[in-house]
This record gives sequence, C-alpha cells and structure tokens, in this order.
Amino acid sequence: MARVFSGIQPSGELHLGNLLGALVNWVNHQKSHDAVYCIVDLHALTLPKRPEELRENSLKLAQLLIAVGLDPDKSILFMQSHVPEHSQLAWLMECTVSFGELNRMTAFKDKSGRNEFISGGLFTYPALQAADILLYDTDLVPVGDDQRQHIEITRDIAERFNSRFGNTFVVPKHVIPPAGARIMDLQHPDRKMSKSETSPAGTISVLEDHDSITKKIKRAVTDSDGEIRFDSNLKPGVSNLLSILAAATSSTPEEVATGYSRYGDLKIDTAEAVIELLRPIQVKFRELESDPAETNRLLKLGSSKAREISSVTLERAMTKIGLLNA
Ligand code: ATP
Ligand code: LTN
Repeated sequence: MARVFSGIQPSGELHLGNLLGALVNWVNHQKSHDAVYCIVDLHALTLPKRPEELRENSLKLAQLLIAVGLDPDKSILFMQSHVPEHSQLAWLMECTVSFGELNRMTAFKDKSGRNEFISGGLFTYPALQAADILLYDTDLVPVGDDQRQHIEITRDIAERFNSRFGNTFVVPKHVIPPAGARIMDLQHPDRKMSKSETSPAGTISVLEDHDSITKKIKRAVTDSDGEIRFDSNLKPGVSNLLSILAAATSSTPEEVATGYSRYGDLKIDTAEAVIELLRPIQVKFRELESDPAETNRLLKLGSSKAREISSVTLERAMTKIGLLNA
C-alpha cells in the first residue's frame, strides 16, 4: 500500500482553510493508504510561543484531528517532538540542502518580514520538514497549495542525497485538492486564511459558533459588479466563497457558480454548507475534550508506531552518509 504523510503546526485555532485544503484529504487517504499524520510542534517553535499555550494547542489539535475523522486505529497520529528521529535526520537534511535553496523559500521571506525575532529555525524549517516526510518512505503528501515549494525542496533534497550516497529515500509527490486548496481570508481575499495571522473577521475557526459563521460570511468582502463567476484574479472575494461552497459540498467552483445570480443567496448557502460541515466535528470534539488522558494515550501509541518506521530510515541514512554505527 502506498504511504501518505502530512503535518500540521499547533500554532493556533484550526480553521476552514486547514480543513478544506488539507484535513479532508488526510481523512480520505486513510481508507486506501498507509497513513501517517504528525502534529509538528517543533516547527511551531520557529516563531516564539508561550509554553502553556503551545501545550494546550497541541492537545487540542490532536483532539480536533480525531474529531475531523482521523482514526488512530487506521492511521498513525503522533507528536513530532515525541519521535527524536525527526530532529536527528533534520541535521543531515540541513547539511544536504544549500543556503541558496533555503534563501529562496517564499514562506521564510513572508514570515521573516512579519516578525520581529527571526530564529535560525525559521530559516532551516524546510530541512526539518524534509526529514518529517523522508523518514516514512512517503509516496504522497496531502497539503494545501501554499506547501508546493516545501514539497519541491524535499524532493530536491531526497534526490541529491540519493545521488551522492546511493538510493536511500523515496522521492515524494504532493496531493492538492481540486477545490479548497487555497482558502482566502474573508476580509482580505488577497491573502490566505491563516492560523497565526490575527484577522478574526476574516477567519472561520472549526469550532466557531453558528451565528458567528453566518455573520462573518455575510460580511465577507466581495465586489461591486454583482456578477457571480469564478475568477480568482479579478473577483477574489466572490471566488473565495465559491471555493468554500464547492469544497464543502464536494463540487467545483465553476459548477457552483452557475446556480446563483445574487451575492446574498450565495452567502446564505455558503454559510449553511459550512455550518453543516462543522456541526459533527464540533460535537465529537466536545466529547473528546473531556478526556485528555485518553488523547495522550493515543498519541503515545502513535509515536511508538512511528518510531518503528523512522528508526529504520534514520539508521539507513546515517550509515549511507558515513557515520560510524553506534
Ligand atoms: P500558520 O498560519 O501558523 O502558518 P496555517 O494556518 O497556514 O498556519 P499550517 O499548519 O501551516 O496552517 O498548515 C496545515 C495545512 O493546512 C497545510 O497542508 C496547509 O497547506 C493547509 N492550509 C493552511 N492554510 C490554508 C488555506 N488558507 N487554504 C487551504 N489550505 C491551507
Ligand atoms: N510546513 C507545513 C507543516 C509541515 C508539514 C510537514 C506538512 C511540517 N512538516 C510534513 C507536510 C509534511 C505547513 O506549514 N503547513
């Protein structure tokens, strides 16, 4: 069976972009693939975090992922920091990637421009991400559109290592959903909905209450020409609503657009579709929230299964690169 691997940062509230761009695909893949999913808490450290908040976000994210439909009996779900092989392989990856390659990453340019403290880890972030993926002999990486460059650099690192030291890593491919790969901020449709940006009116949390979802979608920025068609460049606000409705109802934005002639109707139906999509997730989350010990038990089980795979790959890579066996 082909292996899928993906990761998500415990960097704030899980939002509609995360769900439609990535998590729906994670859940679907676990039926037909050998699936490994990781909460990348070490990546979250690349920007300053309060310890208590990081701990709370990590546990809450694990519960949300299970509520969304990840089944710890079918997939491996674990915390990155519980599997030391990630940090260990990351060093080999740092020594395989070049400064120039890291310097071209748009995520670094973007985040370093918006933050006061720029850690070394923010710059070498892609090396740790490559380690995450390559440790599991991953074939497919389900992610949103913003991750293309990170998967591309992972492929380059794997190919360089394989050509220098002999076949060691599987070279992975990304999987991006047909609708929902890039959900934009409702108030600023020129930038993506994001966990760590503070744009409360533009972001819909997976746990958002239903009145608030309706209000935010009704107030979403559109334009003044009154025409409903999918065109992300010329009509970013309307196209974003069409993408949300399409992804929430397993359709395409173009198809969805044919059913509407007024922005108001499109907004009402989009809000209803989002509420229906989130309702069962919210119910399940409230159940899980009351039993943190059970979540911790599942995560522990996940990391021990993950280590069975990652320890073999790390040892192979260490031997190939010329390190003496311990
Ligand atoms: P941060 O703002 O802290 O960078 P984020 O909201 O971008 O966080 P990540 O943890 O970086 O979320 O990403 C988790 C997954 O969600 C990734 O696969 C990413 O591509 C996807 N994703 C994030 N934002 C969006 C979005 N607006 N639309 C579609 N997919 C998204
Ligand atoms: N960089 C990703 C998070 C991430 C990831 C991964 C995604 C870290 N390691 C491995 C896929 C596979 C992000 O910011 N969304």
